[in-house]
Amino acid sequence: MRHFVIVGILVIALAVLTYVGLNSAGLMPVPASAQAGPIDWLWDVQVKAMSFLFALIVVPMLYSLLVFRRKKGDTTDAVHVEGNTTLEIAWTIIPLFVVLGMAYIGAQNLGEIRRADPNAMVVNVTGFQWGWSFEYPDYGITSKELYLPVNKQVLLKMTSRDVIHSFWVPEFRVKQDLVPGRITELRITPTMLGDTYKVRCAEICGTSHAYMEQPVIVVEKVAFDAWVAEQQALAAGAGQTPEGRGLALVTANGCRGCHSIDGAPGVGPTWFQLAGSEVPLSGGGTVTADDAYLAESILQPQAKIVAGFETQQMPTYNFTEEQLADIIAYIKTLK
Ligand code: HEC
Ligand SMILES: [Cu+2]
Repeated sequence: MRHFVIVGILVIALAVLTYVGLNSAGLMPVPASAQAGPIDWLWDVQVKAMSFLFALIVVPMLYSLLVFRRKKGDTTDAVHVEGNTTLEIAWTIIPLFVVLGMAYIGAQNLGEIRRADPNAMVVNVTGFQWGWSFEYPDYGITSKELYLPVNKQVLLKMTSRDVIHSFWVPEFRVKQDLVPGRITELRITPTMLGDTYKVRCAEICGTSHAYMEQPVIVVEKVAFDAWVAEQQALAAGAGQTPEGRGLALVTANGCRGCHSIDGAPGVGPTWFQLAGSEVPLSGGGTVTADDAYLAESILQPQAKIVAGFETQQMPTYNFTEEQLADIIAYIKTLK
């Protein structure tokens, strides 16, 4: 009996220590969505259960090793134990109810996370190698950044243009795959203002997977409306000129995920001062970056490979003559 009391006290002490230790490790970023609440609560329940089970296994094991070890000079056999039906029934029934209980709170939790608000704002998300594009169908705008008004549920309708990606903003906790040819949904209600959140890809998707990050900005409703108005004005003005339409195409197709416009290095060559320049080609020689070369680079990227970019692959695009002319007009403005 004395052994049980000592082991019991030690189990509780180690369980508490483990829980406090794990908790102070700060594994989670700030909870910034309504969905984070139930998830963090369930996580806490699991950490508590894990700490207790860890102590329940480790303490009796170490205690037995130390206290019941063979004494010096003792050569007798250990006690022969045949089995214990009561114990076996207990350690089957108790875990059964624990697991059923966990399944129940897990299902309830999932229901809470997925609860739909009929007034949710829809954003169409496209993932591609390697970036994101966000279309707001209610407002007719497309953005590189995910702007969200605080305390309003957003329904993300997501798809991929190439391979499987996964939408993940750690502060919002929830995560969902983007599958080519299919629309997957995710609901998020941001509850904390902030401009340092980032969406990242959580499904390895190629060489630049690690850089598949874009800003997520949560603002007050008024600031969001102002941003929408600004984007709409930009889009309306941009629609008037070839360069403006080109910029819109480049944004919508995620070219800027690989091409910088200011000379900065990237997955692909920068577009800064590209038009009219002499481009060194893989395997020697150069080519003048005239309209024909730019058009070919976009429609058949593999036709001529820029020196130094042999290991990177540009996806193939289909554009109409006018779209192509608009994109080239835009690239020409980058000098
Ligand atoms: C996944 C990354 C990626 C994306 C997205 C991408 N490109 Fe590229 N691009 C490259 C790479 C890598 C090269 C260099 C290799 C080659 O020449 O094919 C390149 C080359 C080019 C060139 C020739 C550049 C030069 O210096 O000669 C042009 C023009 C170009 N891309 C336009 C586009 C346009 C327009 C889009 C969007 C519709 C786009 N790219 C999207 C990776 C990308
Ligand atoms: Cu990805």
